[in-house]
Order: sequence, then structure tokens, then C-alpha cells
Amino acid sequence: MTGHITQSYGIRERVPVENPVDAAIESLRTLGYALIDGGYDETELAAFSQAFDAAHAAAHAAAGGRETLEPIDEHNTVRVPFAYDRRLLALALNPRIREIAARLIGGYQVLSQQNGVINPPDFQTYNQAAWHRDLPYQHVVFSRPLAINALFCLDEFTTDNGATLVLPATHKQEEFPSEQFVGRCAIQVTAPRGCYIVLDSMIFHTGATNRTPVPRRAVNNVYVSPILRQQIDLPAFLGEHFTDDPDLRRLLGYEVATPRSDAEYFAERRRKLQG
Ligand SMILES: O=C(O)CCC(=O)C(=O)O
Repeated sequence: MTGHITQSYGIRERVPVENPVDAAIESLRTLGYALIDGGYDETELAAFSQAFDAAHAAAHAAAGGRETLEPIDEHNTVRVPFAYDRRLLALALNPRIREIAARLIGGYQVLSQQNGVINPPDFQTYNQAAWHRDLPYQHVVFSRPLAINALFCLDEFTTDNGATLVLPATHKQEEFPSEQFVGRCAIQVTAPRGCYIVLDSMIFHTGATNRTPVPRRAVNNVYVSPILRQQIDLPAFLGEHFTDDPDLRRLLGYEVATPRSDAEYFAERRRKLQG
């Protein structure tokens, strides 16, 4: 038996929770979502905020600006923001989040995506304001998570500015739930800035309406088992010389490129077997 339980009977076992990571993991396993503080101070949060705005401007300028992005509903998203401002890479490397991803997914995780998410002001809609899974179109249930999202709240998430809605425990159910369940069980996850809303990527969730005059910004980091492909081929996008750090290369997917021929496959095997 672990832990002391008051006013109960017939209980011999209990989930051991010693720290915030354990608590988040318990909640993720059971409910499919959790909230955890990123551990950043005000100076760091201000730097992330500035980095986000710089990456947003640079990425959208590189893509041809709003008139190019709006027709494809990409004007409220910043794809791979850390490629435009490297300070944002730290948000994907947060030690608590990496520990959660490692413990839930298993030994090896790849960053499938880092996206800046802007919930636009004044009741406008955006591409995340619809129920979805982050492994979309999949009506399956996994006994252990294959993918975890860590949505970093760059701004405070409130009911007014459209904090994320989740349908608890739906990572354990193949189908999208009934209208009644959605109406009764949806929970809005409000959070202070600097927190991560961590999701089992199979939980159904949606951004909500931002009724304030100010955009609500977040950075979504998705970690996956290496058997899943990345949203954007990060090694190809970032280039061979982005980093020499072996752990970071692994996380960014430099070691999971699909061989393009049998010769490449054999070379890969030779490299592995010869250490
Ligand atoms: O903007 C939000 O609150 C939710 C974001 C989201 O659903 C996503 O990035 O997958």
C-alpha cells in the first residue's frame, strides 16, 4: 500500500504521486489532460513573448504575408516558430515536459511539430476552433500514449479569451462522443501564463471563442513515438547543421529519416550494428 487514505475502505493500492510531474502523469493517464507550470520567471516569459512576436512576423513575411496565408486558413498559425527565433526551442525542451513525454510515450520521442497558435480577438474564428484530436482522423484507442501535446500558455488562458476546451477521458474512446456528452462534460482549462496544458494527443479538444479585444497566444509542442511522421520534415527544413547535440538531433528527427532505397537501408543497418 502506498500513501495514507482517510475515510475509505477496501483500498490496498494507490497511485504514487510525489511531485508535479507524477501528478500530471496521473491526470493524463486518467483524464487525458493536465496542467503543469513551466517553471519560468517573469524575465523569461517576457523574452518568450517577444520571441513569439518576432517569429510570427518573420514566418508570415517569409510565407508571403496575410494575403497568402488567409486563403489557406494559416494566418493564425506560426509553423515551426523556433526556426524563426531560436529562443522558442526552449519551450520544446522544457525538462518537466520532456520527462512527461518520456515516461508516457517510452524511451524515444520525436518532436512532430511546434506551432504558434493565435486565438484571434473579437469573436473571430480560427483553425483550432473545432473539436479534433491532434492525431486527426484516427478512431482508435492506444493502451499507452503514442503522442503528447504540450500547449504553452504565452498569455493567460481565461474563459473570456477562449481557453482550450477538453472532453475528459475521450482519449480512451474511439468515437467522438454524443452531443449530450459534449454539452455536459466539456471542461474549459483556464491557466496562468507560463503553464503548459498537456494533452494525450487522442483527447478531443478545441479552442474556444475569444471574446476579448486581444489575441490569445500559445505554442503547441507535439511529441510522438518515432513510428509517427512529423508534420513538417524538421531535418529537411532546419538543415543538416542546425545542431550537433545528439539528444536534440534525436528529438528533432534527424535519426528517423526513411531510407529512400535498399542501399540506404543497408547502410543504416551497418551503421547501427557497427555502433
Ligand atoms: O488554441 C487552443 O486553445 C487549442 C489549440 C489546439 O487545439 C491545437 O493546437 O491543437
